[in-house]
Amino acid sequence: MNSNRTFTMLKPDSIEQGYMLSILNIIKEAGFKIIALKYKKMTKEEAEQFYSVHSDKPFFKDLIQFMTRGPIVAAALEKSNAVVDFRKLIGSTDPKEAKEGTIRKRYAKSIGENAVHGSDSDENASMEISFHFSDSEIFS
Ligand code: IDP
Ligand code: MG
Repeated sequence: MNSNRTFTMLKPDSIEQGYMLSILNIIKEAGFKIIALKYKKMTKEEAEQFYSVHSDKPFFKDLIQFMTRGPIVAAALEKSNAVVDFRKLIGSTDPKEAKEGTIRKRYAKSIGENAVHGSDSDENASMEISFHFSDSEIFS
C-alpha cells in the first residue's frame, strides 16, 4: 500500500561528523520528498525494539550501543519505488562493498557504523515510519 514510502535514519556516526545536511541534500537531490523529520536520541529500549530482528546476531550489543550513543535524524520519505530506490542510493551494508556514488561508500566507516538506515521492504517501511512518527507528524 505504501510502496511510495520508505524510512531512513542518519545514524550517530553521520551526525557526529557533521554530515547531517549533506546527506539530507543528497536524499533531496535524488528525488525523495521528506514527509516527516525528527532529530532525537533513541533510548536503549527503542533501539532494541527497532532492531529486534537482529537480537540473536553477534553484533547486536554493539549495534544498540552505537545507535544510542548520540542523536539520529529519522525521516519518512516519499517517491515512486521508494524502498528499492533508497536502498540503491545508500548502497551495501558494508561500505567496502558499496558502489561508487552511494551514501555509504561516501560516508560510512565500517559495516557497523554505516552512516544511514534504509527500510528493506514496504512492510518494514510502514512499520518503521509508525515506530517513529504518529499520523499527525507526517505531511504527505
Ligand atoms: P542494512 O542496514 O543494510 O539493512 P542489516 O543486515 O539489516 O543491514 O543490519 C542492520 C545494521 O546492523 C547494519 O546497518 C549495521 O549497522 C549493523 N550490522 C549489520 N551487519 C553487521 C556486522 O556484520 N557487524 C557489525 N554490525 C553489523
Ligand atoms: Mg536492514
